[in-house]
Amino acid sequence: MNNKQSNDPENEASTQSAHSVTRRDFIRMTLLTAGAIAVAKATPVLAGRGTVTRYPLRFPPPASPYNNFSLTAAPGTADLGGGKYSSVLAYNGYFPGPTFRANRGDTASIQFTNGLSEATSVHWHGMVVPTNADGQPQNLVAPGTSYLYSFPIIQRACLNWYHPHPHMETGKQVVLGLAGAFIVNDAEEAALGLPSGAYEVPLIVRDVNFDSAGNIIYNPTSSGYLAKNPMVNGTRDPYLNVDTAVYRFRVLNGASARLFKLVLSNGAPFTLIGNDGGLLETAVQVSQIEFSPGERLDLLVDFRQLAVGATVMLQDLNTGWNLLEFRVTRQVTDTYTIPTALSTVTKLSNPLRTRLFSFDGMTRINGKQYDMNRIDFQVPFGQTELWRFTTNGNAPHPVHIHGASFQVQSRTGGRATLFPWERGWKDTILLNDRETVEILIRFDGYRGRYLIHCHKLEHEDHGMMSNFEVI
Ligand SMILES: [Cu+2]
Repeated sequence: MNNKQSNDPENEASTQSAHSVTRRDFIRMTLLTAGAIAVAKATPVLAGRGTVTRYPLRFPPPASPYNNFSLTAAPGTADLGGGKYSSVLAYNGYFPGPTFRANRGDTASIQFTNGLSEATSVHWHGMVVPTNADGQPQNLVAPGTSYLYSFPIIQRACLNWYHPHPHMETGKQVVLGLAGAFIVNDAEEAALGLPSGAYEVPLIVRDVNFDSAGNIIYNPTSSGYLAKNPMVNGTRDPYLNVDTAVYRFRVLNGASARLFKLVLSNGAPFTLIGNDGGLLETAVQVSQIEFSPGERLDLLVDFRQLAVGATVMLQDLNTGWNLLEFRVTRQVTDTYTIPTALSTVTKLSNPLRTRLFSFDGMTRINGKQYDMNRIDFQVPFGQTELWRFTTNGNAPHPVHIHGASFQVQSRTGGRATLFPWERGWKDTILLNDRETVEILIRFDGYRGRYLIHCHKLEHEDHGMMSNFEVI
């Protein structure tokens, strides 16, 4: 196995860091190199059912969402690894789009231009923003026009993401490439000194189908876009060179319909520190994690006990796919102590009313298909409510709510348990067949129109979506 690749920008970034720089210095240095797309120097390795040629994991460039940052959606071409090009839809030519990073308390201001031949919008999934910045199906940006998305960042540190939200077109636009990460930082998170710079790695995991020419195609079946190939950060069969250090992986399930059950091939646990809405109260070790489209995970992985030359595979137990190969290529001394206490999560309690949501078939909530001109219910601002989700089949339904994060209280039936990654604050929760899930939610960001919907994009596009108004 080839461990030293001097022309690999990832490795150059690591080499520059030496042993003496602090993690914070590391951030600045890697920002300089992270925008570069890794040059493929492929090495065949034995994995799974045969020899698979792997390519360096690509990283979208970092971006600051300030001062009318110019973001354009347009058709483009992306190298998915090793010179395998595909036509895509891209933000600023990147697939995935630029990784935004901003601080709590700042104001984001992004001038979006639609360079597509059809209407689109930008929804900031997980971010609490005013209705007019939420990218809802009523607020589309016509081809050839622009729209300024401006909103204060009022929430705690977490990994969010942005993608289109036009009714009946979301699945296609996201699958063809329109998605990117949006990381919020705050003082509480900074005080933990978590792995950063080259040691903080965003991973957008999804599946993908190709036509005979190798172009990404959107060809969903009645059960959704369940594609045949895995892809991470827009890279087919990726690898990542790692040091003998602790890494922080910011993981998004960016698939349209697929659940992933993550494990490490060497049996090592993940240290779970956060999810959709930011840090958990305490770190917890878990050996496998199943998550659904739209959900995020904040994971620490400790490579310190491994020898240079070792490899570990991030795998999906549901499909047997090898998602990403970690190649230990450099010995460093990392004395980082993984913190146990992480954050304070103020518990919601004493709901003033209960609402029921039945996710019916593949197209309806409480018997109704989405009508963008209909407001289905009103929710008082600042008041805690209990919302109960049930389904009569055709799950999984990853239930996503705009306008607020929530706290999951219980799951009965089906898997009949809450998992460690469902603690804290969430904005998307997996509802499987025969399950009832209860959450507590309180809208204390803004009044206005928001959405509850299934985040299986084919269910969403076919109408499993409902407007409500915070009053
Ligand atoms: Cu659904």
